[in-house]
This record gives sequence, structure tokens and C-alpha cells, in this order.
Amino acid sequence: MSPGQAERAQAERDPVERHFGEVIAALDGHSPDGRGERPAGPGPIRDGSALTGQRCLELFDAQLASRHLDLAARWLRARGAGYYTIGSSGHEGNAGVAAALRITDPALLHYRSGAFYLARCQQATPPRDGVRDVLLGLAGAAEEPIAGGRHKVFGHQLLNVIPQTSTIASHLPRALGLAFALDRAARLGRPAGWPPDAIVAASLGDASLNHSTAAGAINAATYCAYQRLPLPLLLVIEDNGIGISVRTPPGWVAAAAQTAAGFRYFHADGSDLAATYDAALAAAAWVRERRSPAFLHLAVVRFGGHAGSDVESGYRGAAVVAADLAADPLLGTARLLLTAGILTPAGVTARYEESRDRILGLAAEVAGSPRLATAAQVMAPLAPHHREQVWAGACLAAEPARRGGAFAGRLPEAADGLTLAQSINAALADALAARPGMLVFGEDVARKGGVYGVTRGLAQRFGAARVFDTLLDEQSILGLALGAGLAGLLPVPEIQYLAYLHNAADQIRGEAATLSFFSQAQYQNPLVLRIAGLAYQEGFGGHFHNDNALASLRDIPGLIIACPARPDDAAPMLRTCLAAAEADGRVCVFLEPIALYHTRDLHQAGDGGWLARYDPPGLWPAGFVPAGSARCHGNGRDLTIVTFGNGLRMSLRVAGRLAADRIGCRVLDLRWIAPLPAEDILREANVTGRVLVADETRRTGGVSEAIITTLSDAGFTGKTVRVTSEDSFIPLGDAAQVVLLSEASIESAARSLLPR
Ligand SMILES: Cc1ncc(C[n+]2csc(CCOP(=O)(O)OP(=O)(O)O)c2C)c(N)n1
Repeated sequence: MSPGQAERAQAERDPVERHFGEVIAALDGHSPDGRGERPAGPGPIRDGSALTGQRCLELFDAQLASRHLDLAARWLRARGAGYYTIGSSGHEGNAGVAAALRITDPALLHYRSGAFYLARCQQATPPRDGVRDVLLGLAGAAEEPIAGGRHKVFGHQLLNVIPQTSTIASHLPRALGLAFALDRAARLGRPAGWPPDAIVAASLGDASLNHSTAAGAINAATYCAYQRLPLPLLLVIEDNGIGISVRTPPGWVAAAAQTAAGFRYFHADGSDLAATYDAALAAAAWVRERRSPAFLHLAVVRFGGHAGSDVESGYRGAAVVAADLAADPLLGTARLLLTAGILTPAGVTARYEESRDRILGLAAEVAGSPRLATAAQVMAPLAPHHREQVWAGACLAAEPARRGGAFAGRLPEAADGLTLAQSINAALADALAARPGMLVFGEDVARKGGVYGVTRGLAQRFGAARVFDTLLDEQSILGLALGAGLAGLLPVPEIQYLAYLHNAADQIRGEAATLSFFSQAQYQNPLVLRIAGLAYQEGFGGHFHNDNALASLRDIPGLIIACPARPDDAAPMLRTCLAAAEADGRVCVFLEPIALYHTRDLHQAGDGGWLARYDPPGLWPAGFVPAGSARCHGNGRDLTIVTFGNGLRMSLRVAGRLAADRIGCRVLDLRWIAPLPAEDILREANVTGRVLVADETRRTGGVSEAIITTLSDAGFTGKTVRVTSEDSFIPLGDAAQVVLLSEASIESAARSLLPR
């Protein structure tokens, strides 16, 4: 496809284009001050404004280009060569916000912040042709610089624009976290990759402001500001008064933003570039100097419906749509330039047409760009793995003197045997001692040391800057982790119970896990998320403290899920997760079975079979546990039990009883739910030809489905049986036992598999 210039010039002009053309044409020959074109200089574009004539002209070009990119998006779509038509038309005042910020201020942009993106491109050295970036994104082209054809996003590492998903407001917890982490990294003397006085800018729409994700992030920001914690966060609300078809009540945004405690409120008319620039300058200075959050509320309009396919006339009257035309920001900037005598009306028109033609011409050029063609290409950024670096990271220990200090002389390897909780605690302490940029945080992790004591003593030993309690909001905890990871720190947040992950899960599913995918690993979320979970707690019952569902984690591409059951596995597995986060930017979930935290015995009271010694650093290289490697207990040849978590201890006890009957079992502890140890499963299955899957998660969507499928896919012809928990929530008290996987059910299924 190579449409000629004529076709492009004739491309149907929409009402917005026509209105712009008519207004400018009506001025032709009536240049306000009677002068012709004169060079744009360093003087103010208007008395009292800090915006110079020269900058105004440059920003006008960014605004024009942004407008014409929307046109190009529709043009490409109509020809089947583009896939995205949500535009920025009417919002182009946001170019003034970019101009008021520094290129080194990280920005997380609304999908209508196209002119911001192009204005930031102008700030680069040398200036960047952002138009091409955006066109490539629209066309889903593999050479697009940030997402590489995986999505149309605004993002570029050199511009410090971090790509966002389409889930509205979901970027705000990360923005909050990044703002927090910038100053925390500076306080810890860690290089954040951004200057110490950088501020974080995040833009959003007016309807998005109502989302609970936004409300949560704003609340967390006010919570920090209230305590005078540094939080250099600028939230730019691009208020066009509507969200798809739902009107935002007039005055609502101002009312909501002005009452957010701790936030300073700035406002500007987004159709007036000088006013927008001046307000943005003031807002940025406020945030930068005081390290406190602020809102910049821009009144804008939305042209052309929500997206190209949206028929706006179905929900907005023609008069309302027409009235918006008067607030066209391009007209606003044209008027500034005309009034200053920098452009004549003919000059404005020429500039407009030149930009239009250039961008439609470029659109035609990118239309046939190669796209991602294979699954391998699409999936390349999902699960990076640098084996040697991960191994080296997993072996990283603090210098002996520092290590000795961290443990106050009582090294964990000196103890006879540690519980699972003690082992995780020691591994966390070792990691904190070895990694000055590592943070441990969550609800109750610091002063109390965790509900189950797993983080006991860490805050006292490593200080409140690195081990701290957060507010009670899982979404903000995860957002903080995402920001901290971006800022070069190594976050190890805790979610207190598995059931409480779910109200914040999008921060893992939609945000953390997708960042590498949508940025070709240029941005990553190194993260080790500790979650206390699974069932069988004695005396502390009910579903919410015994949640045994992993389905919502298991299907997240690229996620590493560790589930250590034994103390001697937990420590090396935690080290592997930390190393994978550091070396490969991996998002890791470290699922800790609560019921095993303080378990000491295996077969009978007092046998100490669930205690294990803690390896000193010298043994870490030999004890390295790669992600996705299972551990086999026993070498029986009659039956293979595949299990994990609490199922391991139950299965080992059953295996003990079967051994007394001369039945030989091998019990395979998966240790990793993702990546699933497929090779290990097959190998151990083939030894016996009989597989019993003992799975404490639910029958539907549980881990057993993956194990049986793995065997079936590989053509395993032996016998398979699975025992699981019921498709139920967990009730209080003894009733829990009737819906959970039990030793009795494992034992009877095991016996049923064997020849009589
Ligand atoms: C969490 C979520 N829910 C729903 C949507 C679908 N959606 C996309 S844009 C949008 C409206 C957003 O309106 P606003 O925040 O005012 O931004 P605008 O598009 O007007 O600039 C909706 C509901 C979404 N992207 N994310």
C-alpha cells in the first residue's frame, strides 16, 4: 500500500479539522498586530508567562503532530494496517506539562498524553522523532522501540517514559511507589537511575480518578505526606469531563482533588498552553522542592469520541460536541503565536498542512512494517534467564564480619535445626546483610516481626529505612514494590495471607508481570513477593487465613512461584528468587505454607524430622536450587507421589506407613509451582509407572491439573490418580478437615494404585 499525497490530502476532514481550518482562514489577512512573521525568540509568549515564544512554537509543533497522529491512527485502521485509535485530540495542552518538567523526571502517561510524549522527545539530546515511535506502535510494528509490537504504549527508556497498560489508574500505585523509592534510594545511598531531585509525573483521566486503584494510591500518598515522608509525586488529571460515555459531574474533580489531604492543588485551562505551562512549572517546583505530592488539574476536551470506533453521537448532543470546538488547544496555541506575531494565519495553516502531510506520509511508510510473527518472538521478554548470574547471585553472602554483626554473633548455621519460619528469617537476614538495596516491608513485618514471627528482629538489625511497616493496603504495598524495583532497589514485600492478595492482584498480574513484556525488558520489576498461605492452620481457621487457591497466580506468564515446604529448601529457594529478581528482573512469588512455619516433627512427636540445619555461605554454591527443580525424597520403586507444600509432609508420613507394609514410595516435592518441574515429574513417574498426585489446592484450577496434563502431554502411559482438596472455601474449625486434602485420602489412593 502506498497512497499518494493526493489521497492523503483528500483524506476526509473531520469537524475538528474543518473548524480549525475555518477559524484560521477567517483570520487570514488580519494578523492582529499587522506584522508579518517574525522569529520566535526567548521573550515571553505573553506578558507574565514563563513560556517563551520559541518554546511555544516548538510545543505547537508537538501539538500538531499529536493531532495528526490521531488522524494517522484512523487512516491506518481504515486500511487494516493499524490497531489502535484512542487519541489525544483535545488533550494536547499536556505538551505544556512535559515542557515544565525535566526529561529526567520519570513519567507514567495516560493514553491521551500523546503531545506530552512528543514534547518530551523534543527535550532529548539529540531530539527524537517521537512521531515514528507512535506510528510504529499503532501499526504493531516489531521495530517499535518500547513494546516492540506488543501493544501501543507511550514509552521510551531514554525519555524516562515508563510504558503503561490500558487498565486505567493501575499505574498510580507504581507511580506512588516510585516517588517513595526515589528518596528512599537516595537516603540509602543507592543509585536510583534518576537524579536525587527528580519527581514522578503520572497522568490520568477524570473518570479514572474515581477508580479504587486511584483512590488507594492517592490515600497512600496523603498518608505519606501526613507523616512528612518525602513523596515527590505530581498527578496530572486530564479532565475532559467524560469517561467513554459517562459524564463526570461538573466540579467533581476539583472537589475531590482539593480535599485530598497533603496534596497541593493546581489548576489550568488545558486549551491555553501558556497557562498550562505556568501552572505545571509551579506544580513541578512545589513537588520538587517540598518533596510533597500535588495535583495538576487540566481542563481539556475530548475530540472524536472515546476511540475511532466509538459513535459519540449516541450519547452526546451535537451542540455539546460543537461547543467543545471552541476549546481546541491547537487554536489556543495558534492564537498565542498569532497574537505574539510569531506566525501569521497563513503560517499557521502552512504549518498545520505540512505536519498533516508529513505524518500521513510517514504513516504510509510504516504501514507495512514487519510485525511479530512467531510465538517465540512475542514471548521473548517474558522470562529472561541468565543462568550464571542467577547462580552467582544465589551464592552472594555478606563479608563474614558484616554477617556476624547482622546475626549478633549467633550465626544460624550454629543452631542444631531450624524451623521453616526460622530458616526464612535467617535467609532474609543474610540477604539484607549482603544486599544494601534490599527492602522488606508489609503489614506488621517490622515492630511485630510478622504475624508468625518470620521477620522478627529484622527491623531492629537493619533499620527502619529498610525494614518497615506499611499502611494496611495490599495494593499500595505492591505498588511500592513496583516503584522500588524501578528505582534500583530490591523489594521483598509481604502479603499477610494469600486471601488478601486478591484485592490487589492486578498489581502483579496486570502491572508487575507485564512491564517486561511491554518494554522488551527495558524496564523490569525485580520483586520477591512473600505470601503466607495455604491451609491446615490449627486454631486459626476459616477461609481467609487458610486460602488454598493458586490459580490466579499460576497462569501469569513469566511469574516464578516458589513454594518451599522444608526449612532446608526454603533458604536456598529464597536466594534463587532474590538472584532471579536481581539478574533477570523476574517477578517471584514466594509462597510460605503457614501450617509448616513452626512444625518440628515429621513421623512422631519429638523426632525433629521437620527441622533442618542452615547452610553456611560456603555450602550455598553446592546447595543451589534452580527455579523449576523438584526434590525427590526416597527411592521406592512401587509408587511416585507428586506433591508440594503441606502435601509433602502428609505424603512423607503416608510413605512411612506404606514402607512398613513393604511398599516403596518416592515422594517428589515440586518446590516450584512455576516453572513446573516437568522433567523431574516425568523422570520420577517413569521409574514406578504409578503416579499419585497429592494436591492441597482445589480440584478445579488446582496444581494437580497441571501435573496430570504434563504427564499426559508427554505420553505417560502408567497409572495416575489425584487426590485434592474440594472445590470449596475453607470453613472454620474441624469442618475444614472434610474439604481439605488429608493423609487418609492420600493413603487410600496410594493403596488403590498398587497391585493387590
Ligand atoms: C480498570 C478499567 N476499567 C475499565 C476500562 C475501560 N475504559 C477504558 S477508558 C475508560 C474511560 C476512562 O475515562 P477517563 O479516565 O475520563 O479518561 P478519558 O478516556 O476520558 O481520557 C474506560 C471505562 C479500563 N481500561 N480499565
